[in-house]
Amino acid sequence: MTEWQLVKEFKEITYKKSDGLARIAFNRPEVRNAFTPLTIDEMIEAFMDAWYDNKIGVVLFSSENPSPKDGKYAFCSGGDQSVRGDAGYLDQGEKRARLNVLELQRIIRFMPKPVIALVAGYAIGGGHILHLISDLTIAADNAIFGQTGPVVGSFDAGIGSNYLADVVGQKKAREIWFLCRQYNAQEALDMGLINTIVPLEQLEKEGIKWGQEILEKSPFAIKSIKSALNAAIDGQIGLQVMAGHMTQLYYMSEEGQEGRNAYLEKRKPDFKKYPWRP
Ligand code: S0N
Repeated sequence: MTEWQLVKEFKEITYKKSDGLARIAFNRPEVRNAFTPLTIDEMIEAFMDAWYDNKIGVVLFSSENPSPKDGKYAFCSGGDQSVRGDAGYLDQGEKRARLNVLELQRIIRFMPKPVIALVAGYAIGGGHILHLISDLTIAADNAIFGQTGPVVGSFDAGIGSNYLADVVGQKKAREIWFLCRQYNAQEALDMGLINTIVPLEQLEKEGIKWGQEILEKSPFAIKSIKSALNAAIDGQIGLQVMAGHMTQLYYMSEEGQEGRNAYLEKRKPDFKKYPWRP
């Protein structure tokens, strides 16, 4: 049994932690968990907290369900079209037009901890892209996946198309975007879009199981592998993230610390004692 502890009360998401796992979930089930700029601001705050919490190793990216209106489920149906202005999604106060979901996409991609999307019901539009960019996806047997951009007058020409092609191949990515069809969980599994399917009532339990299995592994090995898999397709920024991990490891070594100590002690560093390993 996982005893989730509430981290903080939010308006449009929920955020809990337990034994090395963080659970961050959309909480607008009445609109299929469509997101507003506030939803995404809250998500960013929760993800950044999980990023910097040394006790957290894995994030379960989930959704509160079902809808109180009709009992249906959704992971997320993308940007809330009712707050979409003429140049982006309008926030509640100053009504600035924003597309802050792109910032959330980057956080999920670059954070040094695995993110597991738990998809119950619809993962559509920008919601589909958020499961796509997660490291792993566990789908409930009622999950439905798809893009709608060309129907509702939008598109994601970044991660939502290019990384999609990396995951499912160019032909399938073009089909998904050009036809805007919906795909069930089995079809998603067959095209390599998700990792596994479980009965709806076991979705969270399975996510916790996968998370706990990862938590038994070496944290540095896991974050190195995540950044290496990204670096192959993220160019110089991908290398920058991976290089940051190398620098951290070097800081932790006696050799790295000799440089800092010599500077603080106003002496010449003695690096001769360290081998030039092959
Ligand atoms: C999810 C769908 C297929 C579910 O259909 P179903 O079960 O028939 O339910 P509905 O009756 O349609 O919905 C129930 C209630 O929920 C509201 N609702 C659902 N989705 C949204 C939404 N996205 N925005 C606002 N409201 C929504 C319904 O209105 C209904 O409310 P009531 O009960 O009051 O009538 C179906 O709901 C559906 O197709 N939804 C819309 C999906 C969609 O088009 N999403 C937007 C896609 N675009 C983005 O997400 C843009 C953001 C983005 O990620 C992005 C990123 C980078 C660069 C560009 C973009 C970009 O695409 O712009």
